[in-house]
Amino acid sequence: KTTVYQSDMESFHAHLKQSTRVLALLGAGLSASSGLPTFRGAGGLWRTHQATHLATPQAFAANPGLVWQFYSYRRHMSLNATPNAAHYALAALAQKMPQCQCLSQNVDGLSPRAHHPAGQLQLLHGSLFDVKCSDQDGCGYKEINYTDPIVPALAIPLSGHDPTTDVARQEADVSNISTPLATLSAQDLPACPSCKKHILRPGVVWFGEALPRSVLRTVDDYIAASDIDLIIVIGTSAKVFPAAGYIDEARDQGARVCVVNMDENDAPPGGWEAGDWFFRGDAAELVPKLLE
Ligand code: BJW
Ligand code: ZN
Repeated sequence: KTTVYQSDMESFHAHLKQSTRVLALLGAGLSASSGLPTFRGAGGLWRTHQATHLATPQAFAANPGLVWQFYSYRRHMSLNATPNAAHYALAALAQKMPQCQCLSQNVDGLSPRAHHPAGQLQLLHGSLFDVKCSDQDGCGYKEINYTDPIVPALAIPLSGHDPTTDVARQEADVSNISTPLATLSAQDLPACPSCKKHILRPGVVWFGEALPRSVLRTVDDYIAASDIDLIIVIGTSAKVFPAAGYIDEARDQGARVCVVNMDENDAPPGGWEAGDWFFRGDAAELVPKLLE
């Protein structure tokens, strides 16, 4: 099979230098070297559960306690992680390039914590730290919440160890599937302070749910506005829509495509095209070199 993409940094640097309208599409691989698990492949298991099965309205309706324990774990891991060099390099690119937009599928809060300019960061799938009423018919309550655990029942199991003095043991217990999960009922879970009828849920976008309307409008307007020079696709399997579809939408506006991924098989949904770049490896190592 012939490879159509190129992998030399010189030609990429030359193109970036001439570029003014640049998109970046970000996925879980960006945060992998910060120690956060990905969704698909080896990283996609939480205890015995497939992460992509828990990220659904159906799973939450059937077992809100289980789904909240998964998100409580993710909140805990994210708060204890730090942004890596790639998060900082993308924030710096946005700062020096006013027409750069980063479309992040990540909900971990690491790009905001790397001081990425807020107007140049679109959180396609929401945030672990937005929490909202689970009422379908629009109670509408929303808050920003960094409390870990959000309620006492969602504390990570500690086996009697003090989390402030025994962090290593705590982290070991988190991933130890032999530590049984508590069965939680609605009164153990965070309650909506507004309607006082429903429980709260993580403010993330689950399968079958619409992406935030203002985010969709911002992205659509950006793509429609004028030619795009480049889209940089970092650490995503590019399997989830509409996010993955932005690669071809950018191509249609003239963009060249640059993919940074550990896995060559995670090609853009439409396949490779002549003129694409592919850089294989850890985003935290490659992205700062590509953007320097
Ligand atoms: C590294 C690395 C290192 C590892 N360095 N790289 C069109 C066609 C087919 C289906 C659809 C379609 N349009 C819509 C759909 C349905 C569905 C969908 O896309 N299904 C497909 C799976 C088939 N989409 C939706 O349902 C979306 N909603 C929607 O379309 O609504 C329409 C609507 C309109 C009006 C009313 C109602 C509805 C919503 C999608 C929401 C996705 N949500 C999740 C969970 C978020 C919350 C949470 O975090 O728990 O988002 S699923 C999960 O996947 C999460 C991620 O953001 C997303 C993408 O995953 P990502 O980031 O790519 O991670 P991985 O693990 O897949 O890949 C990691 C990559 O990194 C790999 O490539 C590694 O190799 C690499 N890597 N280490 C560099 N160090
Ligand atoms: Zn409510």
